[in-house]
Amino acid sequence: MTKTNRVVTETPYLDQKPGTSGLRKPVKTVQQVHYTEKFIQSILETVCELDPSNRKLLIGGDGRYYNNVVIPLIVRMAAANGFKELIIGKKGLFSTPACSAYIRTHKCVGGIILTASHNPGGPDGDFGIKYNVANGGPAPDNVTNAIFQKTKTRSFYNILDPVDISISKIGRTVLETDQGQVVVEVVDGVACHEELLGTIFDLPKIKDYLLQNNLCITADAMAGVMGSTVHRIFGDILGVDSSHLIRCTPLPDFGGSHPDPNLVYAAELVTTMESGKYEFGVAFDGDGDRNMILGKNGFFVSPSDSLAVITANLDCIPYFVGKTFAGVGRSLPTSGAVDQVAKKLGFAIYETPTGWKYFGSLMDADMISLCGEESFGTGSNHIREKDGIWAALAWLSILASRQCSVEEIIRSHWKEYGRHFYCRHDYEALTTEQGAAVMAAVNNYTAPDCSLPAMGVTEVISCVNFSYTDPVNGDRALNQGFVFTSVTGSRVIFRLSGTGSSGATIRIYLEYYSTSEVDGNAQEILSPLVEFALLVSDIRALSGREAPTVIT
Ligand code: G16
Repeated sequence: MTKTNRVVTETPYLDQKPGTSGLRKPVKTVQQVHYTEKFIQSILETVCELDPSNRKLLIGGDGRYYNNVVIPLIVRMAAANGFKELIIGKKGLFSTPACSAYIRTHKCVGGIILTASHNPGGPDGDFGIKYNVANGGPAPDNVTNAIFQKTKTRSFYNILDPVDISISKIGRTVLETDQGQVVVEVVDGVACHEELLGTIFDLPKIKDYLLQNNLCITADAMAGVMGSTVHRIFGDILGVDSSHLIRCTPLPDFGGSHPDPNLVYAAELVTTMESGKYEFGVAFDGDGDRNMILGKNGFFVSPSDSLAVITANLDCIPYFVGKTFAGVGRSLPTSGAVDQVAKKLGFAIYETPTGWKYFGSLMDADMISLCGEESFGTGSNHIREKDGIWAALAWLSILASRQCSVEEIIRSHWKEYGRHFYCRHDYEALTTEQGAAVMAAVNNYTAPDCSLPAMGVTEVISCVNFSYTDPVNGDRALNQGFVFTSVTGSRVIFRLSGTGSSGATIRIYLEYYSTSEVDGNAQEILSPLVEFALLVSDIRALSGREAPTVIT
């Protein structure tokens, strides 16, 4: 019989406030004495308070460095805190969308997911711990706030004596503990998600389309957890030869890469696509919820356009056919491309703060069926997380139904709905003080008597600090970014990233809408907006940076 211990550690850590999606810290921070244990105890206590009746918990992760230490720790702590059933992915691997699917299908109380998403891994990289609630989505603000409150006074944690459990094989172990029996079940981390996707898409149709047209497609999992799913769906089901599946073996340090699927960090895929060999390419991030879609010759699909195109082509995806389509959600900085589609097709549209958690309550209330974010996230109400492979299959379904290229689909979309020229400039790894100074400079323009400079030749009509009231539960989210809007609807938005592990990252989002010059050069068209952003933020002087670190 294994015994429970109460470890008393009086001094709390005061820096355990979850960000946009969980707690993200450098590995070295979470390796501090009792650091991880204290955060986990705060999660477990909160979960027990929220739903004392359900003791089934999923433990997932993207396989990054230190997962192998924290997974057994969570098993011992969850058992010591009265959890009765613990579900773990084989080898600890469970992508974020697969966790969401499993939690929902198997009625778990929630899940602890060990991921820092697109942040680099390895001993010098980042670690992350996030909690997803029973609907399968990231914990909403009231839950993360409750967890944070507990961390501030945390003086003990409960843990079982070490137990001998192997997570490298699928199977069930029953632990005899002084809390009673605890079942630990190691499952295939892909199966449930794969099965669900099979009910959403017509996979044989996609396979036929590729075969009949002799088309080659490729995927880059950036050595993240989605690699296993890619092998199963692209490889086994769609028949894509494994030589076309890049970096599809999950590695604890992502092979030294920054597993963020954008034009900068997924440059290898961009180069591969530029060769013209492939009709379609997709990259995923470390935990498999983000996606970047590229067409032949490296034609880039901006995530905002991706959401709009999927919304305009619902009839190509069997899941949506014959169902009432509730509406669509997008985060504040995501371009208004989808708004044009919603307007034309008569769908409701919701603008939320950045963070998938804000879509959860809208989906639960059947107010939206589809949603997306500029940060390479797209998904539907099949789960409560964004889903990288879902987005890839949605695009392949559209290609298979419309029998034309990615570029043709995007260009015809722009012709029909107009084009939202869009770009994001990131100033990464600033100090906290530099980040605050830039935001304070921008904040000055929210004063009611402030005169606003023009965006090029266009008058700017407002600068607003965005706040949100959830239409379902009335929850408020304040200070979600500064939005400058011009008289023609162009927008320049400033936000502090909520996913960094230290310091500050400023994101500047630039958007210009046109129905007449849709084939124009984005860089040229957006340059007056860039000048405007530099002027109002004074970011060069305040950050000491001449240029952004990443432009996507
Ligand atoms: C997380 C959230 C996303 C959000 C993104 C924003 O993504 O899940 O909903 O859009 O953060 O990141 P930032 O605050 O840095 O702009 P992920 O993929 O990191 O979990």
